[in-house]
Amino acid sequence: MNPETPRPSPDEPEADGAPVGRRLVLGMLGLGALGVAAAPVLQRGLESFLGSAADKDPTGLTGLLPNGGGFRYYSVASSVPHKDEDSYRLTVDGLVDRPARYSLSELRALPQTRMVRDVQCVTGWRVPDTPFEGVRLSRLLDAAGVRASAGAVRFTCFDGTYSESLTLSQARRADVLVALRMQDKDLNHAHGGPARLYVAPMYFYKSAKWLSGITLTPDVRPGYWEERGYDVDAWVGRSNGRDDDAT
Ligand SMILES: Nc1nc2c(c(=O)[nH]1)N[C@H]1C(S)=C(S)[C@@H](COP(=O)(O)O)O[C@H]1N2
Ligand SMILES: [Mo]
Repeated sequence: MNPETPRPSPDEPEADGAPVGRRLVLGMLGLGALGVAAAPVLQRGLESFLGSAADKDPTGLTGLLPNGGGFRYYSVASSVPHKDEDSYRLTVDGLVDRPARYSLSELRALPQTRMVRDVQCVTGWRVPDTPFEGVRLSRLLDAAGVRASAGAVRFTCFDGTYSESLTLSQARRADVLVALRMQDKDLNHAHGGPARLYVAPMYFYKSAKWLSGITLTPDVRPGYWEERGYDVDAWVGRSNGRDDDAT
């Protein structure tokens, strides 16, 4: 699948394995340049285009186009709804005493934690010194009252497809956030706004974008890419057969 590694790529899914032709890649480059020129107007259409193009792009080239600073755009869903102040909700449920449902303003009203760490994708790209800011996941877990029978957390997303998981002790770490801001700006849609998970010490696939559900479960239920071969315990430099420096 990914010519660079023998492992299945988590980031360049190819449903049918069809190669992307040079003509398609060049066409996408052209559209990328247009998108940069007319960014405010085309932003939304461009994002959904990239969502579908990224599915068919084994080179990762499309993902590089609109987002500066070394980030690539990833989505396993071809289109993702936009959620805002009115429509966004984050639920906390499963093995808890007090299930909860947070609006964005409720999340913003909680104490915010800011962390500056490197971002490391398991395919190799790294973005140094990236500020993330949001609510510690541990705070939401404490508020919900995690039952003794819970051993893990499952995360679901309003793209309708992606999922992630952490053990309960990983989820309680101080460097795991429900992030509302990245690079000192509100998280935009492409980066998983209005809220994404941010798991600082792990490969970036753990940081589920468009986060909508936090469910306490008895055991770890492997997430989207983990069902497709990636490590559940995704410590940077100590998993997935890689030796990157820790973030
Ligand atoms: N919902 C959702 N979250 C996701 C993904 C995805 O496809 N869907 N991709 C993951 C992977 S593999 C990476 S590297 C990062 C990419 O985040 P970015 O698009 O903000 O660069 O998001 C992670 N979270
Ligand atoms: Mo990734």
